[in-house]
Formats: sequence, C-alpha cells, structure tokens
Amino acid sequence: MVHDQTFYGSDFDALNAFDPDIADVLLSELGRIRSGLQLIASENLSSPAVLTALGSTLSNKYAEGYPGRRYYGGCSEVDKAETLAIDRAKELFGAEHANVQAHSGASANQAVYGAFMKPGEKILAMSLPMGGHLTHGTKVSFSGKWFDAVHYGVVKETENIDYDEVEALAREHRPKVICAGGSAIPRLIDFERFRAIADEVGAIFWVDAAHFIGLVAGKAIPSPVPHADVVTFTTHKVLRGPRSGALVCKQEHAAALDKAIFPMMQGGPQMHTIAAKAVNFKEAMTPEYAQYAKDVIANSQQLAASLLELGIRPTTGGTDTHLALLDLQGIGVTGRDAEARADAAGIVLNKNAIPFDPQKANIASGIRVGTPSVTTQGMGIEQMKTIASLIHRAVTEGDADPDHPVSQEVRAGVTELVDRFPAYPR
Ligand code: DSN
Repeated sequence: MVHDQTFYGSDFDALNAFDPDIADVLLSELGRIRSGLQLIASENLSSPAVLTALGSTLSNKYAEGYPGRRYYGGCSEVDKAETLAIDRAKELFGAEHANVQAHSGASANQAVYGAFMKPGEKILAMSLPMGGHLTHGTKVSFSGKWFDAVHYGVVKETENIDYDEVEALAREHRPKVICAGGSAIPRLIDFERFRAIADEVGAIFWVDAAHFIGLVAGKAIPSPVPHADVVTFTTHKVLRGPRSGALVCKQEHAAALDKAIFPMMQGGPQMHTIAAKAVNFKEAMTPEYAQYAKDVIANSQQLAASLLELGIRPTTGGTDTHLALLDLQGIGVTGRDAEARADAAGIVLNKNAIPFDPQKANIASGIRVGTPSVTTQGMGIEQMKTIASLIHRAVTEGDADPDHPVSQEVRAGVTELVDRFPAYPR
C-alpha cells in the first residue's frame, strides 16, 4: 500500500508545537505507564497499530447508519472499515451477527435493555458488591432506575456464583432477561446452567463478557457465544484493543440489537475506533495472541498463589481468569489503604468490594489485581512471584507517602522489573 509519507493521521510534533500542555500530558502518561506495574484487571497496553487507527482521519467522518445504509454521503471508505470489523468479529467469536458500533461496554449493555425490555420490566443479574456491574441494575444507574432489577450473589462458603439462587429467583420473578458476567468474577461461569434456567422461564440469556472476552478470543477459556442470545463486551481489557465496546448475537436478535444501538441509544459511530477494533480483531486471531491469552491466566494463577502463600487470600481460593480478588481482612488492611500504599510504590491496582464485604464500597476489604498489562510486557511466572512479594510488602508495611522508605524500597523492585520488561519499548 503506497501512502503519503507526509501525513497519515497523528502528528505529535504538530501537537507539541501548538499545545505543549497536552503534549506534555501524553508524554507524562506514557512515562507513568512505563515506570509502574499496571495491575488494573480491566486495562491493557494496546498495540501501535491499534493506536494509529485511533489517531486517524476516520475520526472526522459522520456515518450514522450501517455499512451501505448511511445517512451521510462520503462513507465508502469507513464502510470498508466497519465491514472488516463486523466480519472479523463474527469469525473470531464464531458468531451469527456482530455490531461493532457501541462506544463502550456500558453502551453495548444499554442496547440489550433497549432491544429486549420496556421500562419497569425485570432483569436478573449479579449484584455489584458480589462481583456484578453498575449497568446490571444498580440503583444509581439507568439500569436500576428504569428497570426492575433482581440480584443474585455467591455461595458464602465457596464465593462462587449461587446457581441455585439464580434458579430460584428466575422461577419466582420470571425476568425478561437473565445476565451472567461482571467486573470481579475470578472463576469460569457455567453458561450451560444459565442457558437452562433462562430456557425454563422463557428469558433472554445475556452474557456481559467485558472482562473475559479476550480470553475467549484466545481460546483460553470456554466461549459463551454458543449459549447466549447476546454477548456484550469491551475491546480494551484482555482483548487489548481500543477503548470501546461491541456485541455479538444470534441472527434472530440482529435487527432488534442493531436498532437499539442506532438510532435508539447512540448517534454517529466513531469510525476511527471501529477501524481500531478491526485491527484488534485481526491481532486476536494470531497464534501469538492465543499464547498471550493462556499466559495471562497462568500469570494470574501464579500471582494469586504467591499472594496466598504470603497470607493474602484470593477469594474462591484462586482464579481461572486474568484477575484475582484479594481479601485483606486477614492482614487487617482496608482496600483503600492497600490501593494508596501500592500506588505510592509504583504498583497500580484498585480497591474492590469482596463478597459479603463489611466495608463501604469506597473503603472496601479487598483489592483486585489483573495480569493483562504485565503479560503484554512479557513478564512470566518468576516475575509474578516477585510482584506478589512487592504487593505484600507495600500493602502490609508500606505507606501512602511515596517518600516513605518502604515505598522507595518497593519502587526500586518495580523499577528493576519494568526496566527488564518495558511497556512500549523504545
Ligand atoms: N470499570 C470496569 C472495570 O474496571 O472492571 C468495568 O466497567
């Protein structure tokens, strides 16, 4: 492909000349990423190819509608990008239909409500404090304000999804939609059991696979796609694409979901992001990506096991996925303090409620750690053992002050790791 070498989209020098304040933010954010350990389970380091598509002139184009059926002229080129993204999503996930226009996971989730529910109707989903998501019927979200949400949780002893409760609540409430998935579920979900429950009560079965879809893409865990009516997801977590969302569904729901995305919930699609999603889906079809997805899980399991050896208990006893949820009650530290102490030492993670948490959400008794970013940097099992020791030291003996001796000592360990396994190597 011949292209104009003088301009293809982004131009950092031009930005720097016009707006050095924002140019500085771009550079200092890159510096922040490079100098610390990024353990936020929902983040990753997308490729230069993905970032290039994001920083392109496709951002300029209005293209309300779908390929071949737009409300604007001049859509011939963006139609190609969206068609590629749709075809690749269908191939990657073995799906009958794909819609790649959702601006985010939350927007994709809105479309599920829009397609299948009227205000006031019932949805059955996991509660947020047990591991669910804001858009699964919490009172502060549109989903809880406009719809009647019934929530299931986990079994106290195992901390795994309480399938008997799901079944009992489904029989009692006969919801329109049953949702599986969430933001802090370390274990695999039994999609067959959910499907059977949904079929018994005549509900739509929706899987919010935002967190684990990247592991599905790499064939490292079982796919929900054959079982669910609709699977929504984000593209920026383990999947390592642009910050965005998408959905795949059975053909019988294609028209309803397409109409729910546009024109019901969204206006013009972000064509630069759709092009970046197409690049991302192509990346996720490679053998290298499949190995990456397996490594993410192996690393996460090692990190959880090493933390357990050090006295920090992973809920459910471990993990099958990219994330572990750690219960800090045994070491007498809150999630809020742990997050601040880790941050001061260059370890970026988040406080998180654990099942049956006695603390408020903004304090929390747990932290959530994930391995997508450090695995992208090439770290493996030995490095996970080191990271566990660094987390343990920072959380148990550290301080929120970056100048505290323990913060500095842990940061030296972090620096040693990120120097050997750089993010965005030069
Ligand atoms: N905020 C995302 C997460 O961190 O899991 C979910 O939307």
